[in-house]
Amino acid sequence: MKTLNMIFKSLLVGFVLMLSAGLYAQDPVEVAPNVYKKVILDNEKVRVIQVEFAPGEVAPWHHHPAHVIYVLAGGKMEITEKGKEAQVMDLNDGDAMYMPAVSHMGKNIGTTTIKLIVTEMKPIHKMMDGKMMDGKNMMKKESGKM
Ligand SMILES: [Cu+2]
Repeated sequence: MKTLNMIFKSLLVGFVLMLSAGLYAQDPVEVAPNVYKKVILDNEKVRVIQVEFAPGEVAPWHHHPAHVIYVLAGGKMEITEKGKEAQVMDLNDGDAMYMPAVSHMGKNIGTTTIKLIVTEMKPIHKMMDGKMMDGKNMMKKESGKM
């Protein structure tokens, strides 16, 4: 009975660890520092990240809010979104792309180093008087004060 109890306890601990890894380890800067090299700017509106994929480099599963990608140096990427098939993208120098919030993983399948600037937009929802309000309602409320 004691052994069973111990097995159950260690299983439970393992499960909780797995859950928290899934919930908290999705920030690209934390799960893929090999690729998400440097946070250039971080404030309440945006986070700007310098990204570099050497040939063959992989960014494991991570999550972004809505973001804009600017391609400094292009190449061939394989992107896999959660629940979808892998997609090959040809990135050209100077390209800019808007991407809605997404969970994905990526791999540089080309022969060149891909360099990107990723600008993540923070959600505009804010707590006000204990209520969740969107940007529109906040504007109304703020302009009403003036
Ligand atoms: Cu990403």
